[in-house]
Amino acid sequence: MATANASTHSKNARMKEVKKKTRLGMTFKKDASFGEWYSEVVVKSELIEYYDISGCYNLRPQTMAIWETMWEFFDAEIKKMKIKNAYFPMFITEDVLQKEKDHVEGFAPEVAWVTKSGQNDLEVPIAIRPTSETVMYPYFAKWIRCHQDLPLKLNQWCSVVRWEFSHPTPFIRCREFLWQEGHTAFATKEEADNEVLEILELYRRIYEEYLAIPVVKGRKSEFEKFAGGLYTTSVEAFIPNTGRGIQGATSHCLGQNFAKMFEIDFDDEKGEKALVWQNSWAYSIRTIGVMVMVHGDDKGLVIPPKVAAVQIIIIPVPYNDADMEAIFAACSSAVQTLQAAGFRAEHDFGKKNPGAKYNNWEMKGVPLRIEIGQDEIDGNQVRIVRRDNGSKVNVPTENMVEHVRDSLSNIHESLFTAAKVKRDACKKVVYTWEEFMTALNEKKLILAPWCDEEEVEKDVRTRTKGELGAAKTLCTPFDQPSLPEGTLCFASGKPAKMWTYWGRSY
Ligand code: 87F
Repeated sequence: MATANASTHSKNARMKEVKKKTRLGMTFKKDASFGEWYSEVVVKSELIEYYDISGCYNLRPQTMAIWETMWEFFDAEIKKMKIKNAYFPMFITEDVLQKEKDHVEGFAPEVAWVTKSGQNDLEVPIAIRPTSETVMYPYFAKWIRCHQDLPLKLNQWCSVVRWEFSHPTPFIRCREFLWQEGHTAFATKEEADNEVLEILELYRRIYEEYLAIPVVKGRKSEFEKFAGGLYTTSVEAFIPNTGRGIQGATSHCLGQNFAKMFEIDFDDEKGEKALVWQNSWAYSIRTIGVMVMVHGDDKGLVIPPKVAAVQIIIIPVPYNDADMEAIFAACSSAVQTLQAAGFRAEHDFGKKNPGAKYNNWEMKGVPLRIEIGQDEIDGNQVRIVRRDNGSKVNVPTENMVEHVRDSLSNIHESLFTAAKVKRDACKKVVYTWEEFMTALNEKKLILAPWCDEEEVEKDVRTRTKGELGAAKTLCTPFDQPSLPEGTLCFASGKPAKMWTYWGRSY
């Protein structure tokens, strides 16, 4: 009892502390204490609120607006590819979940189970989907009979539950997270191969064109691929502050493994039975965590313009003798003009002083701020301030829309370039084990010639195990530098087959 009281007490104290803190600006510095900075920025920018179950977070409107923008883009693109949305139940019976043993085995500890309704034990426990292969594929088997039923291309937007035990991090490692999962079946491997890359390109575009984050497209090693599939491709991002790679999204060719297991076959054009070729692919809310980590700064969040819920915040600047009515009217009119031009603009007529408002909107990451005071009214102009670099310019009101358009696209480019420059500064090409270890200790994104042997990868893991976690392969980039004859594997000394990215990862 005493313990319970003590823990309730300390929890209340902590909540109070959190409340007190959230009223103020950022207290942690990104470069000095990255982990604390991240935890602070996601809360203070109103992306999330911590929930009382570890690893679960309330996603606030700021988050959902970003998610919805990516959703709209991706959903429209897959519809062009004739992929249709469907929705399957979140509950799975044990025997269905066990059907594809190989694929579930390693993941089993993460599966969450429902065992009761009210006070009564369920007759059989029911799993909550960690992913939906086993939910969907029995119906693929039912719906696919002959070649006319192919391709079958479905996607679902949902959340999945994986009861992780390693340290939870908002967006990056959550016990319940939002994602889309695509599941498709084809008559031929060639069609499946093509789709894998088409989807991967959409993932690249989400990162680069929406989130302004450079990614590397490539193939996962045999050890890192989805065990249930034939091969896995991914887009990989990098977080310079922690020196860790992070898998941004994956697109798998499943081959015919699941087709065999679930008996997904069809009569081909010659009337012979054939197994389908399948793919699956997903990106999740993790995208937003990568965005926070890559672009955020000591003032808070920096949201790339394309995904920002509010792209321009307009703030009245009152002072003695100012014609406040005219200032408010000019702010409202600017909002209207910008909205009419297709921008997401809002004004802040709240009671705080302008300085406090500036800090608050900077913390929330809004790309542009427009200030309107007496000087602006008198000069028929507005003052435009960029979130990413703090630059300020006065612009004639009649040029506002054009300037805003240019600035927003410029901010996107600057964010992308800055992120790329930072990432590239962390890249290190190595040829030997010594160079590799030095680069790893310097938290580099390592590109090394490799023999592509699973045993060697496992050996690298063992040899690099430590507090910060072992080095892993991130991907083998599709874009391969030339590999001169006779180049040796950095780890085994055998002939190298390719260049592969290595590093610690999330
Ligand atoms: C956790 C518990 C049970 C990952 C799991 O990547 C099963 C799994 O199969 C599991 N964690 N995975 C791999 C998911 C593979 C695949 N699923 C469809 C994707 C894309 C979307």
